[in-house]
Formats: sequence, C-alpha cells, structure tokens
Amino acid sequence: MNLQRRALLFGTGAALMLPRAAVASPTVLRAEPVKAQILPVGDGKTDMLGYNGSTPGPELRVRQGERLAVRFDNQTTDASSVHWHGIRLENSMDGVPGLTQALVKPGDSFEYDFRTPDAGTYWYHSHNRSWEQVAKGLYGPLIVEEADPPQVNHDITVILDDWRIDETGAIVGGFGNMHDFSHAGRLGNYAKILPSRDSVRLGDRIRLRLINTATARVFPIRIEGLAARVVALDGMPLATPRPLQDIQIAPAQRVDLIGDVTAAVDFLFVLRDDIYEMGSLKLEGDNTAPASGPIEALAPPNVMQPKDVPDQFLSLKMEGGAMGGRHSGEDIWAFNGISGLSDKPFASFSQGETAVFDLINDTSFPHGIHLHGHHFFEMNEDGSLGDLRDTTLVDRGTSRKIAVAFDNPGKWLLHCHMLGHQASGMKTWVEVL
Ligand SMILES: [Cu+2]
Repeated sequence: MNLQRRALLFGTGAALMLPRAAVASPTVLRAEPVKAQILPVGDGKTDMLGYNGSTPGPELRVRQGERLAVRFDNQTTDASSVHWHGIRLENSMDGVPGLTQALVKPGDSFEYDFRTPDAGTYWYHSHNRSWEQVAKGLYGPLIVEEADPPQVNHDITVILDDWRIDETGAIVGGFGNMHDFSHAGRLGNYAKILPSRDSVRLGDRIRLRLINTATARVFPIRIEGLAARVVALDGMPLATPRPLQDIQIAPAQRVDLIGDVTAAVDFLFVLRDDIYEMGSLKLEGDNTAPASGPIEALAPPNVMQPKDVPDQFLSLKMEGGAMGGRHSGEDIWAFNGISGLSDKPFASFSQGETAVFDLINDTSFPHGIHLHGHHFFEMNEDGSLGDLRDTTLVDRGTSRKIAVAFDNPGKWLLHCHMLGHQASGMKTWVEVL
C-alpha cells in the first residue's frame, strides 16, 4: 500500500501532542475506546483504543530504581495485558498471557508492580492480539529518569507511528489478514511523529527520545535542524555518544539524542526515492544563554557482562513467509521449523550463564527480534561486543550474533516485533532457572 502523499505532507502545526504526566505517574491505566485526532486537525477523528482517555497513553515517569505500581483496568471488549518493553523486571510482571500471567478479561484488572533498574527510554503496550491492539493505539511511553539527568532545556518524547486509515479518519479493518502476516506486516498508509511538545527555541539543548511504536514499519529517519549525538539505544547509554546520521529505527526500538537546535527540527522519513515530512518542532524564540559544553555520555548501564567463552551457542533460524522456503512449522513463520510456543522452552539457562545466539534470517523480509527481561549485545564481525539492545533488526538474507548474560529468572518470550509475524508463528521462549 502506498503512503498517502497528501496526508503525509501536512507540514507543521498538525502535530498531535502526547499527553504528559503532570506531576506523578497515574496509578491506574484504564484501557478503553478513545477518539483521536490522527489525521490533521479539521479532518475526521479516529475511533481507537487508548489508556486513560488518550492514545498514546499517558507518559509514565519514574526515577531509576523506583517501583512502578499500576493497576491495569481493562475497559475494552477484548482481553488484554500490558508488557513493559525493555524493562528488566520480575517475570510475573512481564505481561505475556499464557507465559507469565492470565489474560485480563474485559472488566477485569491486574496489579503491576515492579522495580525499574535501568534509566532510559522504554514503552508499554498490549501483549494480547498485539498486531491489532497496538495498531489501534494501546501503547504509551515509559521514561525512567537518571538519578542525575543530563542538563537540557527540554526532554522531549517523540513517538514514530503509522496507521492504515481512510480519508474519513476511520481505521481500515482487515486485521490479521494473511497477506499482511505473510509479507512485511500491517504497514500504515499514513505516518507522523507524536511529540510531547511541539516547539523549541533556537539554541536550546534538547533531549529527544524516539520510540517506534509501529507494528511493522521500519523508519529510516533523517533529523534536520539539530546538531546532535546519539546517546542511547533501546534505553541503554552508549559509552561514547555518536554523531547523528540517518537513523534506522525498527518497531519497538528507541533512540535517545541530545543536541543543540540550529533551526526548526524536521523529522524526515527517507524512502528509496522520496522524502516525507513526518512533522517538526517549530521555532519559538531564541535561547539567549545556550549550553556550550560537549554532549557527554550518560551514566554507563549496569548490565551483567557476557563471559568471553559462552556456556551455550544457539542457532535461531527465521523461516517462512511469502517468497520464503518451506519449513515444518504449522503457521506462516517459524523459528527452526517450529511455529509458535511449544510446551518446552527453546533453551534453558542457569542464572549467570552466557549464550550466543546466531540469528539467521532465511526469509525475504527483515525481522526485529526482541528478547524479554534482558538486554543483549549485538556482536561485531570480529566477535567483539557492539551495541546493547533489547530488539535487533536482522535484514533479509543476513544473520547477526547476539550475546546474552541470562541473569533474570523466569520464562521469557523471544519473538519478532513485527507483530503480525509474531502472531503467525515467529515466536518462542527461553527459561532462566
Ligand atoms: Cu518478523
């Protein structure tokens, strides 16, 4: 499906602002039907799902090490659950129906209560029928603040999303159709940013927390008007901030930037033969006392390092889909010939064990592989440890090794975060004993 050029080229002023926690994070997250202004103001509103009256749901903010206690109240007509993406939390709070908790039926509630060990940019989303519930709006940002946050004029959350929507603003149906599942997933025909504020001053130093909440879309993004460095990926600080270049951000991934505003900050979606404006932060005034020091690294992550010699070496082959080879799984997609969750885990680890996974993409589509409850290192060609992430994009016909130090006991999902792929077989689980 082609992107609607008219809808994408809406320019400035039409940004939907993210609802922001005013003082403290709410203690209830109520999933319910909402109306949202997804199309530009003046066009129709969209019937969606949200939390506490809005989609995205409220931005939850806690300090590193604090507990987040939220009662999830399901006021929708479908069973649901909440997954706290990227948080290394207790297994019983991970929000995966059938693996870590029971489904939360309509009218029922569930108490989530967990510690947030790592500062950074995270998000929460439905983990039941997620290809539909996330696409309809059941997600929101979760920000864990550093004990000593970097000095910036504004800390701005920027959600990137796309929707499959018609001219009247109605979400197009056909969730879970075979064509989407077997190809790239449910790609939207309309995309834009949802920033938590829509203006900055010339000379401001700002932090941007990019979150791709789309169910299938990989966004190649160019940001103009900002002299910035990348300071964190998937919540985890980089040892050395990197100069900002075009960013590829897969579903569920996050990128944190800190930079100085040199013009209106434009977010450009770079397609093969075209560039779309996804929105911008407009300029309002000058900062007469701009920050001048270098952009420094955030405090290093406190994640267990993998051993030099892994305890286990595992091969995880992504198979199936359209234009893919045969496999023995019973659904569209499979890992190592098995579709969906088996009774037995794909692998078991003792606490403290290191595993290296070779993620082999033997399909015609890219996949963003997400491990619950842990972060892992992408490994470089020479075997050294690269970026620390919770979701890694493996392009079609390529492979990537990741190294994981398994230190969090429980049953953890390992799946493709193109949510239609997950729904049609590309998922498994591991156990840490
Ligand atoms: Cu996939």
